Amino acid sequence: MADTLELETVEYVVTDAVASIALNRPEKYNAFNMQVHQDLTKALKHAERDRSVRAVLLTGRGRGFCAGQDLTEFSMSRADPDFRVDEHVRRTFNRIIHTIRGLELPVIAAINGVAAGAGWSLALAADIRIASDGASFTQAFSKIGLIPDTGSTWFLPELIGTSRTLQLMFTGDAIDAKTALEWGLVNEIVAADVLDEHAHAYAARLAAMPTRALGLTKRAVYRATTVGLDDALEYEAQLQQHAAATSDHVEGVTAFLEKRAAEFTGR
Ligand code: LHQ
Repeated sequence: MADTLELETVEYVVTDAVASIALNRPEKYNAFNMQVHQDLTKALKHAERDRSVRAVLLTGRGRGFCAGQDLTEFSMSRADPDFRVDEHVRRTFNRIIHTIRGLELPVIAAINGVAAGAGWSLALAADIRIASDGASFTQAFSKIGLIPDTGSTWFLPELIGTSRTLQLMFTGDAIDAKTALEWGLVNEIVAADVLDEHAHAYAARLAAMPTRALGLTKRAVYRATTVGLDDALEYEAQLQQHAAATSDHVEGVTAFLEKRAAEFTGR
């Protein structure tokens, strides 16, 4: 499959088994217009189908990570009497969130700048978040009379509890990268000038690991947040059956017993 894709608003390139997907509408802080929705969906689906891709890195070009819905385009869409917000959300934002969470690959967000509204939700859908020291985060929705969507009402309480979630959602106040780290909203902070390199190296490290086992781990962990212990235990047993059937598992055990570094292939 192609290692690059020609898309209008999203860069897509595969190196070291990492699909790097960068939102590229810097003049609008990478806000989601319909073109971004289409391009990001295409990029994610391409990564999902490409068996050589073993991790996904999501970032933004310019000063913003993503400013959420493009409000200029949204205002124009509202002029159409047949336009329905719920259908728009289902067809665009929700589809992207489902795709990211359904990807049985580690997804790392490198948050290079402001993440606002659905742009923050997008970062929250990733499995690992690495922020630049200049990143900031705002729920933004209340400031335009909307409720948080694109998964924020589910992601945020999960990570920081209901009280801080509602604080952020009611006020729309921005928090900086340091606060995000203290609250557990990002995994680490790095200097802005090394973010790309650091996040890519992190993604490449995960891409060299037993891909199937990591994918099944992701599935089990997210599912466990919605079920009881008995159910989680049973599901782990079922998925372990699949993980144990991979050649990466055989290689991992063999390498351990032979006291050498394992060479995983993702199979
Ligand atoms: C933008 C945007 C933007 C267009 C910056 N649109 N141009 C779901 C379903 C249905 C409906 C609606 O939405 C949703 C989900 C959502 O995401 S709702 C939330 C939508 N997002 C926002 O409300 C955030 C709006 N933006 C901001 O609050 C600020 O721009 C942030 C905090 C992101 C950045 O602030 P500053 O650093 O002060 O930058 P700026 O405001 O000067 O923005 C830079 C440029 O980007 C500027 O363009 P210009 O041509 O004047 O230089 C902005 O107009 C443009 N921009 N966000 N969402």
